[in-house]
This record gives sequence, structure tokens and C-alpha cells, in this order.
Amino acid sequence: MSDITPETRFDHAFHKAADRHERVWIFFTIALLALLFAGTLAFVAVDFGVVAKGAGFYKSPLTPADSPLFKSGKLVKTGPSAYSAYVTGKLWYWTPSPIHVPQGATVTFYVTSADVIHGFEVQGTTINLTAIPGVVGTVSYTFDKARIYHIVCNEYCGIAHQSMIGEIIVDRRPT
Ligand SMILES: [Cu+2]
Repeated sequence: MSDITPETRFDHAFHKAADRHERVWIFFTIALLALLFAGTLAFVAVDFGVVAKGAGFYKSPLTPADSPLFKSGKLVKTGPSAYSAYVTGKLWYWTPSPIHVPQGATVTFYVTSADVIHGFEVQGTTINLTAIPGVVGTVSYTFDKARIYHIVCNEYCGIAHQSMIGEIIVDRRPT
């Protein structure tokens, strides 16, 4: 080791120190990247409802649609010519359908959705409600004309939205 001079000894010490310095910064950079990545994942998970928020959000809105009246798609006679219809919008149909009532019947519609937002529109009438999961909308209408009415969805709800058509059949009053 005759080639060790004060200069080469200094070089050696300098390189060791630089090496340590670089290792610290590489570790620091990797730690920072890992922290950012974990933070982004956590933010996305909470924001998109994967964690706690989601459980609460998706469970309750279906409560009305899950109740027996809506589940069985009931049309209930409530008076001599009065009816209540419990209508649910689902991807991509309406229940109950067809709804069969006599001419002159006043129907009170209770409308909800079992999944996404739909539009409950009965063509040729003034009936136009938004079917919202977790919410029950209501409207009454007297069907004076004997004919077939179409229930259409007027809120874009997916690939088969345009085929989401229900029927209300109003039978001619016996003469
Ligand atoms: Cu639709």
C-alpha cells in the first residue's frame, strides 16, 4: 500500500461520503413516491365510495323499491273509480306493465327507481316525474279517454333506454 498518499486518502473519504449522501436521497425519493401513491389510492378509494361512504350510499336508496307494494308492482283499487299504482323503474322496464284501468279512473301513481334515475312520462298526458332511487314521487291523473297510453323513460339511463316502454290500458266504459 505504498501508493496511499494523503491525496488518495482524501479521495477515498470523499467518495464514501458522496455515496452515503446519494443513498439517503435515493431512499428519500422512493419513500416520497410511495407516500404519494398510497395517498392517491386512499383519496380515490374514499372519494369513489369504495370505503365507508359507499356502504351507506348504496344501501338506503333502494328501500322504497324493496318494499312489498313496489316489489310486487301493485295496482290497488282505493275507491269506486280510484286506483293507486306503485311503479318502479328498472334497467330497462317499468313494473307493473301493463296497468289496466277502466275509462274515467283516477290513478295516483307512486313512482320510484330500483337502480338509476329514470324519467316517468306518460305520453298524451301531463304525467312527467323523475324516478329517483330512494325517493317516491307522486302524481294523480284521470284517464277520460279509452286508449293505450305508453309510459316512456325520458331520462337517459343506458344502452337500452329507448326500449324502456310500459303500457297503461284504459278500457272503454260499458254503455
Ligand atoms: Cu331511460
